[in-house]
Amino acid sequence: MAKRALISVSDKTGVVEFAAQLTERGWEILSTGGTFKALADAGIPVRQVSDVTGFPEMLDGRVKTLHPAIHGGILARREADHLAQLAAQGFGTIDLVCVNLYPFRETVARGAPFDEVIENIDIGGPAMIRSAAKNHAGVLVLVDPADYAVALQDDVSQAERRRLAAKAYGHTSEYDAAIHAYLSGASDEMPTQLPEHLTLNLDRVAEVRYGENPHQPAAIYRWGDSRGPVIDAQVVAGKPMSFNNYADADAAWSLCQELAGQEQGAVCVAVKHANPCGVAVADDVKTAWERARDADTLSVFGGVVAVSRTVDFNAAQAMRGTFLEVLIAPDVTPDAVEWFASKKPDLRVLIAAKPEHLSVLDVRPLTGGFAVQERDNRPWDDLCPEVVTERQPTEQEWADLRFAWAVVKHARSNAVAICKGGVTVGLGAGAVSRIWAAERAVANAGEKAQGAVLASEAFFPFDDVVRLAASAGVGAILQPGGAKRDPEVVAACNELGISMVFTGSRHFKH
Ligand code: 93A
Repeated sequence: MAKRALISVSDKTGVVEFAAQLTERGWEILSTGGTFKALADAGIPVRQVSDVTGFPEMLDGRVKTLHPAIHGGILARREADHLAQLAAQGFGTIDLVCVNLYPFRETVARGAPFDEVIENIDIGGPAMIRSAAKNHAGVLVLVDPADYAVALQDDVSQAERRRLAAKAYGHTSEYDAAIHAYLSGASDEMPTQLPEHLTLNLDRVAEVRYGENPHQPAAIYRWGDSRGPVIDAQVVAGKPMSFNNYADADAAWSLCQELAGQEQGAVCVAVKHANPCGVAVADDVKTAWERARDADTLSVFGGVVAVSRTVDFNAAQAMRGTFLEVLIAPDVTPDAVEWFASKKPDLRVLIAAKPEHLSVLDVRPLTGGFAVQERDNRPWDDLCPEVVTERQPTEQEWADLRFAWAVVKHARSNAVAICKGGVTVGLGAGAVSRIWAAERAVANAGEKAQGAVLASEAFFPFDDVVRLAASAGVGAILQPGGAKRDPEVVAACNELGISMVFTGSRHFKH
């Protein structure tokens, strides 16, 4: 019997050519209303889905393919028992499902009214995609025109079928996440459209009640097709995300990922107002959280926390006594989600999206425009750190310098971090002079500066930071170098018996 393909697409790119090639290879094609018309108009032999189900499309197209003749044909295992059950009902198998969904995000992005957005929630499409992906051993599932060519091969391997299935579930989960974000943010008081002068030719992905302050209308956008770990995260518990939550979660996640890429253990980053306030690496998430929290118990209050590994029930419970705005993690176990939902119902719990390609753009607002640059993506491994003092850092100091470097790289300038044993013990960020950043860090660290290291995201214009650090007990300092007075700065280190490392790379973040 001829193989059967079900094609039902909103985005009709390449579909006529694809269907023509399937027909040439002997496939029978079933389609829904609009797709049927596009194919039939192009002279391709095609059958209406309604012809197979025996029911017309109904409820303005809300019910088209939701029928056992369709889902049975997709879901039947290609084994005697299931095939006999299909045959008994007069149903045939469906061996290829090519579906893309109602343009929900695009409808939201152009500021369509609520009822129109709701009508653009696709139900039948995701159901077919999920059915086909579940039964990928026997059914090819295509959600992207870029994969159409694969289906034209004579024999598609199981590995390839599985790749397509994984992609299909990624597609439906992103789709549901967008609906979730829209409905979570939508409320009657919220402006559904930004004022004309604020609209941008970007893809609007989430609604927020307001901007940094309640009198500022705002929304969340993405650049074209790019995906982001935070803007596309799954909110599994808690209140809707706010504008400031997005910004701080993004800052926390960025630093967390940088450290996860260079450290062995679990990383925890606590952020307040876009700056790290407690950062730690430890054997497990619970301990990393406790150390990051204890690094500055005052500032972490109302903070946003990112961790690099799955949050389990134990780790969740350790957050019991601290008021937090957002927690973002690569995963959260179901019992932890349940615990957060019942015990900390205001805490937004996010599972970060894992986009294959991160946007390389970084923008700063200017009145009347933006300053656009590439993100500061330089990793530690690209640096050539050079010891410029008589004293060499110890092995532990090297580890702490590398850790401290990532922290200052992700903090607002001027930034100084004092770290010991994989924990920030003192931080000074967003200061308008470097010595003030250092004074803040030293004051926070107190006794814990003894035997610690200090990193600065930009060079020292004078030797004052060195003298302050030495008096607090710091053993090693890392900074880019390149200042006019470098010789004086290095001489002060030698005089005071501390090590200094130049990275040659500056990390301003204004
Ligand atoms: O309204 S639905 O949720 N109900 C359905 O039964 C259904 N079946 C397919 N949407 C449904 N579809 C979607 O229709 C597909 O996901 C696709 O995006 C679209 C194609 O419609 P047409 O072929 O009429 O252009």
